[in-house]
Amino acid sequence: MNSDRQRKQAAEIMLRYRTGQISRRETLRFLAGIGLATAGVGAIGMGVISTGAASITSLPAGQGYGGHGGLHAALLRQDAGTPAPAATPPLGNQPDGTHIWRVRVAGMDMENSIDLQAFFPGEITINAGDAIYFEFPTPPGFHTVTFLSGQEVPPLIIPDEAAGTPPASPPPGPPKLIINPDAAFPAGDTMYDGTGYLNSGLDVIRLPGDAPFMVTFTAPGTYEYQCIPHGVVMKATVVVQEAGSELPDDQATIDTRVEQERVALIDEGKAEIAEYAQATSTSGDNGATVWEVAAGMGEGQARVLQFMPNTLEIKAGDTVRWVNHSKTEPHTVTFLGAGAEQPEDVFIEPGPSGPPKIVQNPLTLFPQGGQVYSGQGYVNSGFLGELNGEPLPGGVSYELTFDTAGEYSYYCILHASGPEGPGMAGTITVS
Ligand SMILES: [Cu+2]
Repeated sequence: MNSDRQRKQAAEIMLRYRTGQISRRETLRFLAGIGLATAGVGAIGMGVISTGAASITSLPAGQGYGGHGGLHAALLRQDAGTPAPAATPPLGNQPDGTHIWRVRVAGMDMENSIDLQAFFPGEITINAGDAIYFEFPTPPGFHTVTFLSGQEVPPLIIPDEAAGTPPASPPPGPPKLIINPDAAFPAGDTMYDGTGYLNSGLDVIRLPGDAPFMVTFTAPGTYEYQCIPHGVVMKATVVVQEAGSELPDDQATIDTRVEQERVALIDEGKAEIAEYAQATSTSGDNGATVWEVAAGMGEGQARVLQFMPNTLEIKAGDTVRWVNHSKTEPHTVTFLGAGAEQPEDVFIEPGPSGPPKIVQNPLTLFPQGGQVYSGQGYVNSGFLGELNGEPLPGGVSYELTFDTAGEYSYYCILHASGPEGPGMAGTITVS
């Protein structure tokens, strides 16, 4: 199909979706009709529904991005609808004597906004010839099931080579960044013998009607696997015995253990919430106060996606410092003041051939706005956190001074629908 025509059609469909003329379901069907279903469900599921290219703007000096990967762009978009869960394959004994097992991929404790970044169970023992059904969460997160077989983890965000070198002057912009298709889309054979690159692709771009993601293990061995966006903590093991060996656990025993593992992680998250429930404060210049608020908590597999505390009353002239206490899980602190529009974090750009591009918006990745907030304009910390021990574009903490009385809502672009939530949002009241 002519790609220009395809792009125009996609833009038209998305416009009709955004203006409420067609439903999400119809949108998916129309997009599927022009070969863009995968982009469509990602776009809708993640709350990003543009088919336009990212606008590249000039950024403060020293905020360059090296292009190494691992950035996470998860969005919780509870109001965007929930895809129908995929049918569960028949678990347990199969007629041919093999087994189908279930491993659960991550999951959210909605009550406390604790993201459980683990595979459940963390280790499973099966026999050669058996298959594992990897059950993704509903609604989807931003996870993959990836067997690297000793290869390097592919970077999650990469420069778009097709975009060419940005013009050197004036002004120099960052390279156009995209979600690496090697990470985003399925790759490899689902018969796994311990070699090669096998990737489920991101759960958020799976279609509601997609077949369940299953891997059949053909050779005995001990195999590590991981989630690409959350690989610092989200790793697990499959032990494959010779065919016909005695199995240590059945699925029911495993499910009981899984429940214990989940409860333990939720308790870990609750302890983090209790620890950071109160803002701390120190004296700043001229009698002003510097307040400290947690922007995410939990360095292990329990990641609290909240600002703590999420409401704070301060005086004009005070400064708030947000610190990411869950450094390998990026967050933003973002104010949409008067005149600001809510930015999309990523854009879907249909490609001339092959899968569409998922383009990272530099306005969300990099800091924007000044150090003082008066209720005006777009003010963004950029991604706060660390990657491979190096700070993300926003650093690990972010400070903003408030000079004007008012009530200001803010949010994390990656984990909330907007400043009023739902998701990771907060309010600063200045008197
Ligand atoms: Cu966040």
